[in-house]
Amino acid sequence: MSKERIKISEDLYDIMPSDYQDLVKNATYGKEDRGWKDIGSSKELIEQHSLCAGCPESMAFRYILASLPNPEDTVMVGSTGCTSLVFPMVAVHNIHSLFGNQNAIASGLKRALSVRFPGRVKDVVVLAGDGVTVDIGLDMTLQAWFRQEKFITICFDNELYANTGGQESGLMQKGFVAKLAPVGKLFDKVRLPEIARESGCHYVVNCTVSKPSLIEKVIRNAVHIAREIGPTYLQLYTPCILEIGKNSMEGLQEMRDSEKPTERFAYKEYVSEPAKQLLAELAAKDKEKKAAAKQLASQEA
Ligand SMILES: Cc1ncc(C[n+]2csc(CCOP(=O)(O)OP(=O)(O)O)c2C)c(N)n1
Ligand code: SF4
Ligand SMILES: [Mg+2]
Repeated sequence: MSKERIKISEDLYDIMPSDYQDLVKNATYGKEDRGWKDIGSSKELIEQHSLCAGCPESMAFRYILASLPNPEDTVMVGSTGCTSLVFPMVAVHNIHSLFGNQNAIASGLKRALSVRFPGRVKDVVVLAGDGVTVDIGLDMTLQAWFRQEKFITICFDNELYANTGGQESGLMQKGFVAKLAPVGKLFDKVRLPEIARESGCHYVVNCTVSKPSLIEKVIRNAVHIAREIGPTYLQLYTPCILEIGKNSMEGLQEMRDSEKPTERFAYKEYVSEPAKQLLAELAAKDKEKKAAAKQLASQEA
């Protein structure tokens, strides 16, 4: 991993936008232990966005982009919705897919990348809303899991179609009334994490994005497991503050309230047996590395 692929030719340096220069100088591409703590002290892979002020999707993007283990060799696949407003500002290769097709596009992409770059690690990350994941794209989502495609699916679950003004989604809560769903949802939230587990995902997490350290952990796990074993799925609550009538400062509290043990976003995790073994091996290697670094430091002191 390195910045080799984004470095600027000396002759062109002066005319490159300052944001790009900053990216080459101060972004954490290539840093082995990159994570959420780099936010604030390095150039982020997202600088601006056109989401509503205070939208938790923006926090989610920042934590995820700071935590991807291999951003310079990652391709993200998005689809239409509020998330798609953000992708043009993201400094990771990304593809916009036709509504609902994101997991089909990612399947072909992952396979093509393995053929085109044999021996090089290439991560594919789908990131899309609940409407596009569970309603219109459910077929493609499930078929990718059944085929054991080796990429990550992240759903930003805001429990409705936010970008088109608030229609009902399969992940909406029972009884919820939205601007363009005035009757109220008649049945319970579809249990997509359970469906993901039963459809062959090796790592499934359901949580909010209130804690950056947790998001860092689940992103790293999901990437490593998808790389080595098979599909992984993260369902992250990113409430649409606009549609639930909260102001820009209230998104974090909404997530904290919704992750209490009896609530629908209480932390839930499933890890398959092969994935558990992989995580144990990675943890052991990490421990060894830290011990070696500590020993070196004590010798130098
Ligand atoms: C084929 C197709 N059907 C419908 C739409 C209209 N459309 C655009 S965004 C959207 C809702 C997206 O909802 P969700 O996936 O939950 O994302 P959110 O906006 O909530 O983040 C819909 C239905 C479209 N762009 N293309
Ligand atoms: S409409 Fe909702 S989900 Fe979309 S940017 Fe605004 S607050 Fe976020
Ligand atoms: Mg949505």
